[in-house]
This record gives sequence, C-alpha cells and structure tokens, in this order.
Amino acid sequence: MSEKPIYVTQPQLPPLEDLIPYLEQIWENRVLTNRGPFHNQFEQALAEYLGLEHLSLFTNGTIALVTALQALRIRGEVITSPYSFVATAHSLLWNGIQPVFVDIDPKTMNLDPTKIEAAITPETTAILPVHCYGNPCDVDAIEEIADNYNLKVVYDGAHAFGVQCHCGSVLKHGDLSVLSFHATKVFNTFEGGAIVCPDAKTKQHIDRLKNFGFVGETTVVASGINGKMHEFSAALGLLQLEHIDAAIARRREIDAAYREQLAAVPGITCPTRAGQQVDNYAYFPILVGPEYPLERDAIYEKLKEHGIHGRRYFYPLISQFPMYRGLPSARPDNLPVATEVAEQVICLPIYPDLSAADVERITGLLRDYAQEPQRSEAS
Ligand code: T4K
Repeated sequence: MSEKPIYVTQPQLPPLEDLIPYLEQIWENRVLTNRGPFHNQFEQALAEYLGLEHLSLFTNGTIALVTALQALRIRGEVITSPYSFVATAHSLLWNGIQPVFVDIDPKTMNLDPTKIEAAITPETTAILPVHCYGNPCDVDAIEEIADNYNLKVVYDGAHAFGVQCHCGSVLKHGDLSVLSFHATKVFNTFEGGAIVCPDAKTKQHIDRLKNFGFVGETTVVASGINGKMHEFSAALGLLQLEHIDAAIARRREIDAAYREQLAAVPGITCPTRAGQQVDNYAYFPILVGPEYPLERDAIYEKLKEHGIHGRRYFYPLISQFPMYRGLPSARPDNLPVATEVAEQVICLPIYPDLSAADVERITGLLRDYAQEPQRSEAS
C-alpha cells in the first residue's frame, strides 16, 4: 500500500508567505501575549464574522469550558451528553461538579430534551449540551426547561463554528457558549478557543478570569487561570478568516459527494444534517447498521489497511471512561441511543484538501465491502 495516508482531517492553513508580515510585526514590537494588538484585532474580527457582539479568546476550548463554568459559579450536578469528546465532561470534574448523563436524540445526536427533566434533582444547577458535529441542539426546548427549573445553560459549541439555526448564530443561545479552534476543527488557530458572552459585563468578568483574576496591576478579584490566546494564534486567526468561507464551501461539496455515493449502500446511514440554516460540515459521520456485511470495527480496520484513517468519534462514550462509569447515569441502559450510535459510528475524512478522487476511493471501498455475503467472523 503506497498511497499517502488520509486522516479524518487535515488542518487548513493559509499560504506561509502571507503569515510572514504578521510574524515580522510580532518580532518588531515584542508583544507576544497578554491582550496584544493581534489578540484584540482578531477578537473583534471574529465576533463580526460570527455575527456576535461579545466574545473572549482563549488558549483552547477545554480551558474555555472550565472557565465558563467558573464564571457562572456552577456547582452540584450538571446534565450533559455522553456522546461528545471527553473534554466536555472533564470540564465539569475540574470544577468539582458531578456530570449527569442524559441520552441523545438519534437524529441530531445531541441531548434529547424530552429526557432532561427526569434527570433534574435538587442538586442540578445547569445543563451542558453539545452541538455535536455542528448540529444545533434543540435550543428552544432546552431554554424552556432551563427557565422552568432556573438552570444555567453552557453550550459546548466546539463543533459549531459559523453554524446558524432558525434565529441566527447558534452560539447566541444559553448563558455562555464555548468554541474550539484546535488544529482538527473547521477553523483553527493551531490551538485556541473562545467564550461567547451575552454582554460586555460578562465578557469583562471572563477576560479577568482568563488572566488569573487580575484587575489592573496589583488587584486580584477571582481565582482565575491562564487561558489567554497568544499573538501567534491570533495573527493566524486573522489570516484564517480570509479563507474560511472557501474552506466551508469545499467541505459542503465533499459532504454532498459522500451522500450521493453512499446513498444506495444498504446498511450505511449518513445522518442528515439537522436544523442548520448555515452549516459548517465539520464532520462526516456514517452509521454502520446490522444490514451491512461487516461490523463497524471491521470496516474501520479495513479502511486503515488502505491508508484511510477514519475515527470513531464518539466511541467509547464518555460515560464509559473510568472516572465516569461508576455514576448511576452512566449505565448503558440509561443511554440506549448513545450506546447504539457509539457502536455504529465512523467519521469519514472531511477537509478542504480532500480530493474528489479520494472521496470516490473511500466510498468505492465501502461499496465493495457491501458486496461481501455476510458479517465476517470476529476479526
Ligand atoms: N468539546 C468538544 C465537543 C470537542 O470536540 C473538543 C475537542 C473540545 C470540547 C475541546 O476543545 P480543545 O481543548 O481541543 O480546543 C481531537 C482534538 O484534539 C480535539 O480538539 C477534538 N475535540 C476531538 C474531537 O478530536 P484526537 O485525539 O482525535 O486528535 P488527533 O491528534 O488524533 O487528530 C486526529 C487526526 O487529525 C490525526 O489522525 C491527524 C490529523 N491531525 C491532527 C493534528 C492535531 C493533523 O493532520 N494535524 C494535527 O496537527 O482529538
């Protein structure tokens, strides 16, 4: 097998020569971090691009999540999705909060709002839903529950860069929303993240929290953390904004090609993107059902033999990791939909530089395996 490996994603980067002037400026003025000029410029430009008024840049999405929970002083129990990257629940543990896992909706793969109320106890203080794969959560239903029970809502919007639902940016919902600009995301600053804030006062509080809690030179008002984005990431972010629309447009073509080429393959489901008015095509999950001759893990391994490295996002469920599996809400019988989806999912490669020929090669293999007579024995 001599072909170049294809990974689930490949970071999008601007032309290197375009970055040099930015680096020269950093070298010239020697401001590397702590709200430097590129940080402030990028913060504003990003808010404008996303159609938001207030956001605070962070060093990564995980520290942003931890800080968002701190900012709202969330304690006790928080209802969240088991079907996500482990950072979602880890941000709760880092705040001494107990996660309470609630099952997902099979269509959106997001928290199922009809199952949230049954999980609320006197200790519940908030809901931490995830816009999984960039599919918007049912924000209206979640807001109604939160209002009825006086709960805060922090959205993990790590996958939801640029996504708009029925009322504009999906990131406007909840008390706070968190973004990730990790290398593997639709929009990257190498590492990076942000908290979307409802108003200037909240942003000011969060700006302080990400800078150790400092106000001025000698006063510390909170036990803050170091969550600041540095100048290199911010400069890169400014450049990345110039290319993001073209990148998402290319992702859209790849998404459409996969759907068309896999439509007639029995046992392979391409979940429809649900509820986006504007989509970002962040991931391309497929579900491998019992009608397909090979089990999910067998396909995953066979594709790897051909240099195609899909990923089983999100298997195992967060609730199956050692620090969570003892929780009552982590039992698989409490999470039947998430458990089944996690057993069936593979995210296929999707990124702007993936060629049409590569997509055809991947779908061709999946069509070939579909010809096999029956599920192969354990392999
Ligand atoms: N909430 C949610 C819902 C999230 O999905 C995430 C992160 C977070 C919160 C936390 O945000 P951050 O703190 O990360 O900002 C990756 C990412 O590390 C992680 O950011 C992401 N979610 C998660 C879904 O995926 P891995 O362990 O799969 O990454 P890795 O290194 O195996 O990368 C996958 C493939 O991407 C590689 O096989 C090759 C390619 N790749 C990766 C990197 C890092 C590159 O080509 N270049 C690169 O630099 O977790």
